[in-house]
Amino acid sequence: MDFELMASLMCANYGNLEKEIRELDEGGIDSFHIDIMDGRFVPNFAMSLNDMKYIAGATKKPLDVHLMIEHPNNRVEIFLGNLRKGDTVYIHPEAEYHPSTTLQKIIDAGMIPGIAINPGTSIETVFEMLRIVKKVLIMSVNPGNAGQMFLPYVGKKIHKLLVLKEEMGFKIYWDGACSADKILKYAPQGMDGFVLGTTLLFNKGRPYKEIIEEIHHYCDDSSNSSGDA
Ligand code: S6P
Ligand code: MG
Repeated sequence: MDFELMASLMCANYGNLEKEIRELDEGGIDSFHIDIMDGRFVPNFAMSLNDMKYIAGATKKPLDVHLMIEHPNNRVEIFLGNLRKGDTVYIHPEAEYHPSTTLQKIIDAGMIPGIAINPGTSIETVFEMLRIVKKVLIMSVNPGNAGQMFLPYVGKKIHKLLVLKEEMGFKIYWDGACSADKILKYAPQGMDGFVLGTTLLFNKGRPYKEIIEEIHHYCDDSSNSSGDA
């Protein structure tokens, strides 16, 4: 089964970030998810520009930058100037007066444009932006912290987005409280990737490679057995 796995680096051990990145890289992670916060749009400060710059120099794999900041249009160039073409930048439409202007800056810089949709934001309010973006990050927890509970009402929105994805051609990614059962359920339905944090990847006392391979085997086995049935 084809899907991407991203490591949420705000959950990593900052006592040895170089080793964390190397082990994730060698362990088969597809990209590195970077949660940038401003303490205003979300009630937390997690990662910031210097973390992102360091990570961009420590891996050749793509970066997946999730901007949880107010009015990203005022600041987005600072981030774009330190990324590589083909990296992804997500903004929150709720945080911007004119989100399509900000998305255009991301496109013009050669990055992949995305929007992140909060649990309480309906698809209808971001519908026009679905024509512009290449990726949609579905928040299944309120943004700001790792280690939260999945909000079950987000499930209905995912089904609507999976239908729109076919018509409009964007990709869909899951962010928040991602567990193996969520991957097993949503990857076969067309979810393109999953951000892994404390729920499934970090602080488990097991090598990242083992966990990442296990997720893929688990999904492949289940798709083979459902194919036989
Ligand atoms: C939340 C952030 C996420 C978290 C991720 C952590 O504001 O956007 O990317 O880092 O959800 O995963 P978990 O499994 O601890 O919820
Ligand atoms: Mg995130």
